[in-house]
Amino acid sequence: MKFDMLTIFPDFFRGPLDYGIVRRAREAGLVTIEVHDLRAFAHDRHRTVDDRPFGGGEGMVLKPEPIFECIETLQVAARAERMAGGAGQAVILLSAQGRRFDQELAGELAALERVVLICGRYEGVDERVSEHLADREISIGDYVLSGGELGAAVMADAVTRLIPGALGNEASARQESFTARAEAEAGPGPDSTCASGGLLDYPHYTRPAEFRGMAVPEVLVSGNHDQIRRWRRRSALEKTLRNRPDLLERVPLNREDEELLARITGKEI
Ligand code: 9D3
Repeated sequence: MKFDMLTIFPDFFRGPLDYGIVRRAREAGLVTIEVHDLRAFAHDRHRTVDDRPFGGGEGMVLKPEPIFECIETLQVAARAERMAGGAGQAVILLSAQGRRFDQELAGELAALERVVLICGRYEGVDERVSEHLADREISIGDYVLSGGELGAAVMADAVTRLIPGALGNEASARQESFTARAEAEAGPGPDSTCASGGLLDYPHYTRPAEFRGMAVPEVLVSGNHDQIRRWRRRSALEKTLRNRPDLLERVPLNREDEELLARITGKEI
């Protein structure tokens, strides 16, 4: 997989993609990340990449020319070919107005050969980039950032993890067993954010068994693996109900889950 990042802050990407799984994937040659400075594609003495908005209003807008010219040097397939899916490439504009990034889209992008990420800045990007150059416009969540660079780093991280071979043996084995189980329960389809079939992950503990008076749940040190499995499922259900009740509407629950949830919420079933 090759990522191309288009940005007015190329130094931003020194750091966030140099650690852990992404670093190893880069070192193994599974992933290459090339950062392109949009200012190198501005032709005036001041290397201007922004301008005032037509129609008036606050702030500045990223000009289209440097972005179009930069993309033209990358030799990506034509937009129509990319959007038809034949090229194995995507050109994506990161903006607050985009469709929300999620694990399903990460999976789609992980199957491509090349992903170009255009990082917006200022008050916005000239709309012709979204309409005529990029295939899609993506946001990473419902909060205001100062630009697209953090979003591009987030996307590159999430996508890289899904490239075959990027996770170590242990982690990939875990992922496989999750995928198999999730598909057995829910049918093939979008992956979820977590390791327990669409629920939030269960709580984890390690040594010491007691730390400053805080004990690890007894069941986890009992060695009773059926009880441990049930405790983890119940804890995942509790945590999901508390922190992400929206997820419960999309998760296939078995009878044991329904009973556990009924007990947690104090309802009869
Ligand atoms: C007056 C409205 N503006 C907010 C002060 C709109 C606005 C312009 C530019 C909001 C954000 C930005 C810069 N953000 C991004 O480029 C961005 C982003 C985001 O803000 N949230 C989530 N994902 C992304 S991806 C790129």
